[in-house]
Parts: sequence; structure tokens; C-alpha cells
Amino acid sequence: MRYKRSSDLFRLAKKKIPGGVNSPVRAFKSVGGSPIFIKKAKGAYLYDEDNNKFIDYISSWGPMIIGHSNDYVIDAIANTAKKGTSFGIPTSLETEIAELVVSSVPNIDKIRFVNSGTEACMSAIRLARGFTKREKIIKFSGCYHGHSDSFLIQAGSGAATLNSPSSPGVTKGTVIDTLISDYNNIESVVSHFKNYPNEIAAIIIEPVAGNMGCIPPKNGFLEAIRKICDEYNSLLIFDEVMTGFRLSLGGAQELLNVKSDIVTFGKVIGGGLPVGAFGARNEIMSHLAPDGPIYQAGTLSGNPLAMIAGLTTLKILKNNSSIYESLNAKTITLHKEMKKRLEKKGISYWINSIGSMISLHFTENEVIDFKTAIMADNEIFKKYFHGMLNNGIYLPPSQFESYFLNDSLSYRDIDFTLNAFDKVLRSL
Ligand code: KE4
Repeated sequence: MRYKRSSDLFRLAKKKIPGGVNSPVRAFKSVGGSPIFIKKAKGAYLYDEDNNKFIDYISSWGPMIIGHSNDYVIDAIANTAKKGTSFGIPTSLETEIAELVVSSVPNIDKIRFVNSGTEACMSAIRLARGFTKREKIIKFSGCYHGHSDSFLIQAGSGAATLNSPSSPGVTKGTVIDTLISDYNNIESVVSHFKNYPNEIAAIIIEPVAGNMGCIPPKNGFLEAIRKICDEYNSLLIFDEVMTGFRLSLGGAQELLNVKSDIVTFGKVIGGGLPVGAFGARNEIMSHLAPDGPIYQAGTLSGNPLAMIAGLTTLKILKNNSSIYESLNAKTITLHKEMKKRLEKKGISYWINSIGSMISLHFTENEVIDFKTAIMADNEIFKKYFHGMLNNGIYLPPSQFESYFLNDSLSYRDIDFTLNAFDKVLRSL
């Protein structure tokens, strides 16, 4: 593989954009080297500026679940754009996608659209604080809910990748209202409620963690979280920015059968355009402006282009539910075949997978939380990442990320991936 054009473009980008990227995790900081620059993508494939072709395992960090440049989605965006791109005035498209989401996702009566997962999560926290009249929240070390101040404390994803899980610039006043617990450790949650029995507005959690690599909840963990929220009259917020419409049409609530009070969305719900959303039952959503006093707003919220991209994607998922079984089967195949090869080679590893999310950690430990995730060997991961990249496989450029399979990925692509995997293992 040659990356000359990409490295020239990266040099130019760094002159005008901090780190040459508009989101830190793209910068290859934790794996070294220079990021590739993409020219186009179609289906399961990425094509970079040096005309290299890659099988894509991040699907834009989740949104492209039905594959890149889906013809129906592209046509819908093009036709909608001809009628105008943004009005700041209600359109029927917003109601249509809202009806589809509310009818697909358990336990929500209403939904508000915003422009990113960060906006969805930060608005959900404000709604929970306003509704409960309490100020503290609990989040989990290694979970990532976007870059709003309340969340940049022991955050996962890019924050962990850059070894800055707690960001400068977040005030002491903010930090004292964010309590940290350990994923899959209910005792670390109970202790906060014992210390602050009447002050915790909400627990926010990734029902399946995807920002430490993929970490599913241990049996009973989410149920215990639900129970303690009920005991102390706190709200449970499922951050389903990653899992929403990915694990199933109803997301993690449906797949894992645990009810949350507020659900946040992003990624798939926008079909590749900037969309976030948060939903809850009427009792909670009635407190949101303009019905209630809790303020939240956005110039481009619900804009027709983003709505039609999301709506078209969700309709395809709703009308072809076999996509989920197919994605899950491909993920199981990848998990089994990688495991077989790693054991044959005698390399210490841990693989977690659920639905169409999977991640590989080079470690002797079971990866169940942030502490065990950061114990993995990043030096081996770097070799693995670049080895796969040079063999035409694009993986997340950080061990604190999940792979996201998309429906365009074929079993031929998986065989190609496993051949690359064999070559890379020989070099480790
Ligand atoms: P955005 O603001 O990036 O749309 O969403 C924030 C967010 C919220 N909640 C969860 C569970 C998330 O995973 C994310 C964002 N995910 C990362 C990937 N791990 C986005 C990639 C990036 O930061 O460039």
C-alpha cells in the first residue's frame, strides 16, 4: 500500500485544522503513522486518495449500517435537497421519522431531534436534572457520551485514546456533580447512592459499552442498575448512540429487555448525516421547552436532509429485519474464526462481541471494564492495526473502539479479512 497522497493531504490539513482532523480519534495518535484520506466509499468498501481499497469495519463509527452510499438514501437526499436544505420551520419529515422511532423503540412516547450524539446526551442530562430537581449524575469510567463537560471525566473513546480521559477546561463545579462508577460493578454504584441518597438525578450508561472496545454488560448488571434507580427515584438514561437501531430495531432495551427512562440516539438514526435524538415517556418529555421549562434548541435540528437520510435508513432496517440476523451471523463468524487463529498462534487475547459490534484486545485478562481494557498491549495493537491496514482492512485506529459491521459486508469480504488476519498474526 502507498499512502503518499494521504500523507501530503495530512500535512496540509495540519496547517489549518488542529491535529489535521475534525475529531481526534481519526488522527492515528495511538497507533502512529498518518491517517488515510478517503476519496469515496461504496457498500463495504473505502477508497483512499492513493486509490487503495479497504474493507471498512468502522462504518463511520456506526452510522453506515446498511453500507456506504446506499442508492435509496443517496436518491432521497438528492431529491430532498432540490426542495431546499434547511428552513428553521417545521416539516412533515420530522413527524414521519419521529413516528417511526417512537413505534420502534420501547418506553418512549416522544422524541426530540438534535445534531449529534453529544447534544442528545447533554440534553438528556439537563432533562433528567430538571425533572428530578437533583444535580448529580453517575457515569461509568471508560464510557463515552460525547464531549459535553459533564462527561469528560474518565471518558472512553478518543479521550482515552489520547490518554486524557478527564479533560482540562472542565470546571471543578462540573466535576463534583459527575460521580464515577466502574462498568459491570454494581457495588461502585451502590456506594454513591449511600453517600448521596437524594442528590442523584440520573445514571447514564452505554447499555453495551463501545468506547473501551466492545464490552457487553454482565448478566444482571443492567437489571441491578434499573432496580437501584427505582429505589432512589433517579432516572436511568441508556446512551444508545451506538446501540440504537444497531443491536436491533428497538436497540439495547429490546435486545436486553431492560427498560430505561430516557434513551439517546445518534449515528444510525441519521443514516450518515448529522442527527442525534433523545426520547422518553410523556411524563418526562412534557417538561421540555416549549411544553415545559427545560430549555433545549438547535438551528439545524430536524433539517430535511438529515431527516430524510435517517428516515430512509430506518425504513430499510424496519422493512428488512433479516439484516440484523445477517449482521449478527457475520459477527459470530468473525469472532469464532479470529479466536481459532489466535489460539492456534498462542497469542494472549480477549474478544468481546454482541450483535454487530466486536473488538479484539491483546491481553491475558477478561476485558470487562475500563481498568481491564487499558491493561491490553497497545504495542501489539499498533502492529495489528497497521498490518491489517496494509492488507486492505480498515479497523478502528484505537483499541478503545468497537468494530461496526455493515450489511454490505459479504462472506467473501470476511474470508479476505481472515486471510489478512493470518498474514498479520504471522508477523506479530
Ligand atoms: P457524537 O457527538 O460524536 O455524534 O456522539 C457522541 C457519542 C455519544 N455516545 C456514545 C455511546 C458514542 O459512542 C458517541 C460517539 N462515538 C465515537 C466513537 N466511539 C465517535 C467517534 C469520534 O469521536 O470521532
